[in-house]
Amino acid sequence: SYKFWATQPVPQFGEEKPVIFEEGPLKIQKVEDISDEPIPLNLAPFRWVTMDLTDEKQMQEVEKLLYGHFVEDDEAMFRFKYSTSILKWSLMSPGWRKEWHVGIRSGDTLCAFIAAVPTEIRVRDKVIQGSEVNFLCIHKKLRGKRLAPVLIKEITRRINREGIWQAIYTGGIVLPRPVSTCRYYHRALNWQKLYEVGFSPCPSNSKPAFQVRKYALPEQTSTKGLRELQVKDLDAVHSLLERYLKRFDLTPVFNREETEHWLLHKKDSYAEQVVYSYIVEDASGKITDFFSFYLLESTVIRHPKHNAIRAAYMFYYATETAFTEPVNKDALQKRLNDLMADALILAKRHNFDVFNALSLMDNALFLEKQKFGPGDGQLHYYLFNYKANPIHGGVDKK
Ligand code: YNC
Ligand code: MG
Repeated sequence: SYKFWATQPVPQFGEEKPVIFEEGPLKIQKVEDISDEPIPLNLAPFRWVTMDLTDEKQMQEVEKLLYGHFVEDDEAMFRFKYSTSILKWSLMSPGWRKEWHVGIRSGDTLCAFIAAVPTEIRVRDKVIQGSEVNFLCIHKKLRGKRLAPVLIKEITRRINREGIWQAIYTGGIVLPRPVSTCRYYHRALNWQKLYEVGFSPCPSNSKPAFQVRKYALPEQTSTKGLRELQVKDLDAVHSLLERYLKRFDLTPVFNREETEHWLLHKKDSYAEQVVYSYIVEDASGKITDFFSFYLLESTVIRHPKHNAIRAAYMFYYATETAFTEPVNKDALQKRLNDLMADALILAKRHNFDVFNALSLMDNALFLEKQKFGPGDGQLHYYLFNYKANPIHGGVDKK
């Protein structure tokens, strides 16, 4: 009953086979066979536009559309609030193309959007020149009109015109067919506020004062040699991250420039700090660990006291402890817990209300101990035009 997705080069439900199959593209095409005309928009008064996000006014139009109409939770209590800073960070990463920031206007009003950036994706041993698609958004008054398939087909066309045939994307809804599924975990930093906005319930056997104490954190971090990431650390961090990501089956492949873009905060480029990265430098000056998180607010819909929740999302991290021979899982678990305890303290210091993480990478080794609790939300990972065996999140393949 997926009328649109049944026509697309994605694995369909019911095709599961218990055997392990050869992984690769589902459909092979040539650039010259891809139309250079936009997908027809047979719905007056709509027209295609390419958004120029270097133009502050157009960037603000995208921000405004998402502010009112992007992803909400099931009970419509919270909605993602992407600032222009986080949009710039997400959509103007190395290799970005203006043509992949696609809008639909009705008259002068931006009423739908979809975007992509290029990225190398590694699936097990194969590296794909791909794209990452996000920010699919249609104005609430235009829902249910089959505009989403048109937006998806148009961005596919624009990506294909560049000789790129694969994409990765995520979503809270089930579509044909997830390659992996993760659960969201949440760790309260400001429990009282999360309680007031209805995010954190008070367990029936507890009291608010007890919950506040349960989530209290020390003022000071404890890892020796921990400090903010600086430009001079980037080669070391790039190498450490590259080696660490090899432990997992589905990851991006970052070059040095991308590592810099995704991890290093640049004061002069962003109105507001988006990414927070910290490294550990040992006595000999060697960088042994790093972790990072980014800021994404959520609007609290219709609340008398609070407008927004400041959420920290766990981003990339790595530690040399993973590479000791012989492999010592207890040491890895201990080190990750020490690092993440400090990440919580730093996020609290920067006035975050909650720390979110997914059940992926090595997160299973610290989530419970650091008092993260499972949320209602799932995040499904999808690959477009690529057949891959299921990938189990949170499993260290070694
Ligand atoms: C979704 N999230 O199933 P079927 S995540 C993909 N991703 O098709 P209509 C989706 N498809 O079932 P509406 C989808 N949500 O008939 C719905 N669909 O096959 C499918 N929400 O279209 C749906 N943003 O226009 C159905 O639906 C068809 O008016 C129905 O619009 C949907 O960004 C939407 O959650 C989501 O703004 C735009 O509800 C709207 O309801 C909305 O009648 C709030 O559409 C915001 C929201 C989604 C966030 C995200 C990732 C997007 C990935 C898109 C797929 C990319 C594929 C790769 C392309 C590049 C390929 C290369 C190379
Ligand atoms: Mg629609």
